[in-house]
Amino acid sequence: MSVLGSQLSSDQEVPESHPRYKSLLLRNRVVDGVARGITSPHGLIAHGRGEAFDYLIGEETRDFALVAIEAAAAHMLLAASPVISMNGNTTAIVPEESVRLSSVLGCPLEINIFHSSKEREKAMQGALLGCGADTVLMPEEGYTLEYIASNRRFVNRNGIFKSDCVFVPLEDGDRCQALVRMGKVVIVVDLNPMSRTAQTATVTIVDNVIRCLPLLCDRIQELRGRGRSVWQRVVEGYDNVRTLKLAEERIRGGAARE
Ligand code: PTJ
Repeated sequence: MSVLGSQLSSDQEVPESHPRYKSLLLRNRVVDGVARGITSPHGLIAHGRGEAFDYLIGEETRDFALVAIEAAAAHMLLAASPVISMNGNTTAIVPEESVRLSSVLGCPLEINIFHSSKEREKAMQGALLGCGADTVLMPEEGYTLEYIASNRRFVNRNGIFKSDCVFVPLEDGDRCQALVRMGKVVIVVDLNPMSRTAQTATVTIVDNVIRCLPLLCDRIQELRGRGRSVWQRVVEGYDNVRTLKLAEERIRGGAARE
């Protein structure tokens, strides 16, 4: 087992003593995802952008992310039909963690990709089922989101289409805007607090998906027993503008001050 769960053959090339060991193993996940037909080649570029922001954040889950994780957990517990939206990057990087989140919440995973490919959707579904997922919903031609023209508009009638709360680990901003305009609660994970996705979401967790998902599952389990009035209070007390401001401050100068 590697620090990221199951071991890839390419992981053996990376000495544990390497100062960027974890980061290099994470890269291997994305590269392996492309080789297995799960991740789009564009996902490599998106991952590199994420790495750069993570470097500036200090590659740690910061307080502003912990506060957002708590708000995300409360929203998901309050939701009538939450759903987890999966793209090619998250299916390669955090398949087990996403399956755990879906089982903790008792909600489906749904495949929703930007770069259209039926083969890739099937490969992603197979990978998630192989990690123990119960339900992996697929996009349906007859069910589309308003306010969006890309392939992401196709959704599943029992998932994103009817959902009141969509969890969206990293993606481009168009669909996030569309989902919010349709009145849904949108929770995103994005290492770039200045992206359209980050700026539009109801709750933005500025953290790496690899660190954030286990923390989110734990927080949901801790909050579950505390009841709706506590979840409601957490949601009402949360300020996403402040989260984004703190994250941006950290990126622009925090690292230099330490
Ligand atoms: O599988 P598909 O076809 O749906 O395509 C997925 C990608 C990611 C290629 C597509 O959604 C895309 O192009 O996304 P963007 O516009 O590059 O946005 C990705 C965002 O995720 C950027 O703001 C990155 O900083 C951020 N990001 C990248 N890796 C991580 C991340 N955020 C959190 N954790 C990461 N590991």
